[in-house]
Amino acid sequence: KKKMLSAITSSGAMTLGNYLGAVKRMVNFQEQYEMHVFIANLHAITVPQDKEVLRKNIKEIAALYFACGMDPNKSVIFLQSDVLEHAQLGWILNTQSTIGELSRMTQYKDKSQKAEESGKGYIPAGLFTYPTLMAADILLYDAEFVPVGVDQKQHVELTRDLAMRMNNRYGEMFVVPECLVTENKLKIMDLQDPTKKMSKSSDNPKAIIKMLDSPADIRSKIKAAVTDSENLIKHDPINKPGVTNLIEIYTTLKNVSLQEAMVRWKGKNYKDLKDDVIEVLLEVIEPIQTRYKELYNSLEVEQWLEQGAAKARMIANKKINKVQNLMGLNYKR
Ligand code: AQP
Repeated sequence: KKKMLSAITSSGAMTLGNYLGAVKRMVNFQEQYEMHVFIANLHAITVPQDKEVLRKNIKEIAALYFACGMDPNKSVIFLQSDVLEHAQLGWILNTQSTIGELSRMTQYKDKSQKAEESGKGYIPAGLFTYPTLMAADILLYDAEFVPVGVDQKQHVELTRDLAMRMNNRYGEMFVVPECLVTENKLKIMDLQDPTKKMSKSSDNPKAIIKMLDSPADIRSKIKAAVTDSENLIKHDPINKPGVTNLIEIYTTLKNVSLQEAMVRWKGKNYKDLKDDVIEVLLEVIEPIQTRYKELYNSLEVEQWLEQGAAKARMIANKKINKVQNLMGLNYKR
């Protein structure tokens, strides 16, 4: 089986965007690939976090992974900071990358600008070195594929550059990963401003559907979702981003083609579209929430994460030893 790596950052509660863009795909990939999946808590602290909120987000994402169908016996599922090698290799890769290449990362440019504008007046250095930690995440596990959104493509390209650089400089140590981005064009948009993506760190709660939202909240958020005044159901991302977003949420959740959905909506209006979206959202989310409630405070989740971390450590430890040997960081023969 080919190896694949994926993660969710614990910088907020899991959104419908994270579910449809990442978790649902991970669950399907489990059959076909050897999956390594983690909760990126070390990435989360590249922006300021309240410790209780961070703890809660980690616990929620963990239980949600399993509630959504991730199987601890099929995949290696763990918490990033439980495997010390991530930080260790991240440091090593910091010394092998340049200020120039890290400065070109658009996520850094966006997030550092946001940090400055927020008036807090400082930019954590971790925002700048985020891509080298992400490269470490990927390279530790010999991941051949990394399914990411378009926004993360540049980071995977940097990872490829770093892997090739290290292999040339010190000898073969890393598998050069491929970005599975073409397959993942799906981008769930913000319900209030459908020109930007739905993000868990959004400051407008009405703009995002959280996987743990109550049915009443889901109904009211979809009802209040921005559309346009045409009242014509049509897939047109440029001119009708709000309506297109609702259409995509429906077709992806329902696993139907756009054509099938459009036949259903012939002669229908936005209220019908929104009712359909609400219905399918509840159909999908309610069973996940039921399972989540059973799992949230159970010992199982902790055990599964420990089991995952133990497996991950074995793989990561072998890799870091190889890297350190090839770089001359060890004195032992
Ligand atoms: N709106 C989205 N549509 C489709 N896919 C999405 N992903 C995130 N938002 C959408 C995918 O979810 C995975 C995990 O992402 P992440 O948590 O590591 O970071 P992110 O992409 O920065 O997610 P958020 O929700 O936007 O978090 P914040 O607000 O903290 O920046 C990735 O595969 C991503 O593509």
